[in-house]
Amino acid sequence: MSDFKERIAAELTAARSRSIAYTDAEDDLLVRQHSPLMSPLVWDLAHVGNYEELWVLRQAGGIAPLRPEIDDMYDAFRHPRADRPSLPVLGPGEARHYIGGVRGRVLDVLDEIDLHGPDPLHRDGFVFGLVIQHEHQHDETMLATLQLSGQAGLVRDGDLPPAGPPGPAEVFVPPGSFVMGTATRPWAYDNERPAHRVELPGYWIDRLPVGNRAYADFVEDGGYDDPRWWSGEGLHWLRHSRAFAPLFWRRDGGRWWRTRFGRTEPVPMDEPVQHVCWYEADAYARWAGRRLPTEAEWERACGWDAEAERALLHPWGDDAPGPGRANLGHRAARPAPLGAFPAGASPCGTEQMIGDVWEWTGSWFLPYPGFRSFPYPEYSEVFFDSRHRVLRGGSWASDPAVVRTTFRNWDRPARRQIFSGFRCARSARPEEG
Ligand code: AVJ
Ligand code: FE
Repeated sequence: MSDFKERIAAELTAARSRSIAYTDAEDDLLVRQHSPLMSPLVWDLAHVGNYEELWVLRQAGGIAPLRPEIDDMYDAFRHPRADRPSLPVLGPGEARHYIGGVRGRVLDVLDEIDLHGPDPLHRDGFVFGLVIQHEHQHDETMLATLQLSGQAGLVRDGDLPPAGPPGPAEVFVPPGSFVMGTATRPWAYDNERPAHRVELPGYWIDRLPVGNRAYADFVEDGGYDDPRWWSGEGLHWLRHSRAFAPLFWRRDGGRWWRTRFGRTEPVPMDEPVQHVCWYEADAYARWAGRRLPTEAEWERACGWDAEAERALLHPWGDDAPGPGRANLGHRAARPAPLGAFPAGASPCGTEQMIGDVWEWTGSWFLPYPGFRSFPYPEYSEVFFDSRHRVLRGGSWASDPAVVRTTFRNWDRPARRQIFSGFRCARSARPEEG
């Protein structure tokens, strides 16, 4: 096999090891639904294999269906998450057997396929990038499910660097244009294309994500009881959810505690806040006299090298993320302390844009000008409905394969079981908001 094919095979194996590790549990944990927001873990597991069968074996490889009768059950669009427990899905043992069988054939297809051929699914290994990124995204979803379940054993003793020295609270980004999205990254999704110029007025953006200390100040200042800070929809959410702090926080004995994978610990005040929904991020920003950055402001600050007039793959350049630059890949099952990665700074001086927590932006998930759905409209296009907000940057649970300056994630504004935080921004000319 060529070096490139070897690399693809290694990435496939890495994603699969994660899925296997997260489902290495008693059957009961795997088949139960821990929250109506999430699928049973055993559904995610077989869905990942079914997706791989559909795209690599059938579409790219021209191989006849292995188990056509199960396709319907694993079609995310036919069955919303809340209904998945009632499906006669494959049991844990059957699911492992099925995905293993698919994977064996996938490696055969990889061996035979011409990665330089004219088929856009084959070219540059796109279809393999598609299933590798898909599996890692489901692995992150499975971690969110495991956190909701209270399952222990997922906290890792990975080393994270300590909090960084004090620095400026915000950085100034001068007015100008930059190139948003990508034309050339072969494994980028359709929603990251095409590359296009965007003109931005000057703005200030936080150097770091909002931390637990600052967020606790908002809570203790009565932020959740003061309608001034909340949007109309945000107030509606607040009354319905009866939220009083980030998800998994609890007040006891005059201090804040959080529960993380079954372990209760004092909230570490020097970490980025996580498990907040868009409404909470938006309310905090208003309380702080700021706003959320737009998606374009976020990407400009993260990845634009103004001097070189060039978009970078990562804030620090095009090198892969190393342990000194970002907290990715489930190193320790938590965000790293604020300022832990000065070597991961972007050209304009923002830090921790990649990894730690997904960052809510003020933007709806919408197509870029000239968008073309590829390879199927249900990946991105059906979510361009002005009901999903964009998140950027990846979290501690994201794999480097799904993290780049142009990568777009999205979710409903009420969701907070995901590893979500935010940073704030403000316009240089206050009349612009
Ligand atoms: C991009 C994370 C919102 O999980 O719904 C998984 C990724 N798409 N299977 C999701 C995805 C199809 C998607 N997000
Ligand atoms: Fe999926």
